[in-house]
Amino acid sequence: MQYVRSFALSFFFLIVLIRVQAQNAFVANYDESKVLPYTLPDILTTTKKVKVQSKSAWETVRRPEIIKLFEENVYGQMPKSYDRLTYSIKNEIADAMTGKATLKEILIEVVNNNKPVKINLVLFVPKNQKGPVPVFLLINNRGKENTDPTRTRKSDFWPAEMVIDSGYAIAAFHVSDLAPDDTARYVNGVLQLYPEQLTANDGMRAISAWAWGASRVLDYFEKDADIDAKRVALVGHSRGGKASLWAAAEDQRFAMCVSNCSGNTGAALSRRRFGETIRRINTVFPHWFSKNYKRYNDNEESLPVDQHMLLATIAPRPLYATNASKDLWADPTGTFLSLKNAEKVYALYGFTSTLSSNPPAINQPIINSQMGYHMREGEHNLTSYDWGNFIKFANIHLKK
Ligand code: GTR
Repeated sequence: MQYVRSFALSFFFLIVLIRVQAQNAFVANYDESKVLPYTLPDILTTTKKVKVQSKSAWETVRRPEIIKLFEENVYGQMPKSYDRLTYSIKNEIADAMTGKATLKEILIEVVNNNKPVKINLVLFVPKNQKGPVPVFLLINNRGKENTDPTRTRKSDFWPAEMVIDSGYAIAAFHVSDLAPDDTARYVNGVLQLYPEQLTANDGMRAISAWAWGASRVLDYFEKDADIDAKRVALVGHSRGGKASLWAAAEDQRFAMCVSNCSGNTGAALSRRRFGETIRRINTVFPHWFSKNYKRYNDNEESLPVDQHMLLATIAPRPLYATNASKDLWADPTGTFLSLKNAEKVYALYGFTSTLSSNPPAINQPIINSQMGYHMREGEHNLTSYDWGNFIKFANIHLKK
């Protein structure tokens, strides 16, 4: 009997092991010829099958419908109300960066349901500019040393001096203030303010929490006389780039959006299943998207949206996406196609796209277009080359 029991137990564990390994044994497709034919949902046809032909039909019917579809099926809800937002300046240095900028370290506290979330914002404001200045805000998903307020450590990930020299303020907050990037600890942050989200199938998870945080920083900017809150360019890299897109979609106060190497469930089309896929992202990062999103594992064709529709909700605001030549995981071609498929919504606003029909060559940025793009030579990263192009893009589209 004992013998039979231990045999049954071993058999059970073997089955569990095989299933776990099958899940982990993900092999990404990097072969363009193996991308199966797919049909994207039409951006300009409503769920009631009505053709959208005007800006007003887009804004009143189709755009809200698409935002709702993303909330329900992908990122989860984005709670808009809270009880209180206060802030305090923890540190202010008038002659930071060898005198060319003012540094402010601000603690933003948001309370809801008697629970607080504290966002630590680092902000440099250029001193040679008159009046409220436009600002680049980074959602920092890497180490905090990348946004060192003392500038002892400098990082290409957030080249603050270069941005200041170009006449913009630069700011950053860290994702861990909103939701630690961890399958268990992500609940310790914004989700405590909205506990009902945890049980809802369309409840918010980490990506929505980070995007929510970006909007709270924007609430703060509206109170800071140094900053022109109508000219905030939101920047995110990779998982942060998924959040920057979602924040700009949900909050139309963001004047410009940059999504750097954001890949799957960022700027790249999901239906191509090139590089990272929905199943893979939901398996390795189950705390990023809503429970409902798991329904689309290996089932992309039944999603009522694809990522070109997310990009389109950012219209008519300037939007810049990037890829890196060695970062096939993030599907550069799928990202470019996503932009191309969003063109018709920008066209409703009178913007004729100057995106080429095929992805541009490496290090050939497309800047003079309401939707910009470049493919940097190199690895998955955010570098000063990327930032240099964000600045050029903002010089055209954001500066007065
Ligand atoms: C990867 C993940 C990507 C991307 C990246 C990053 O592991 O698969 O979706 O977000 O991390 O954030 O650098």
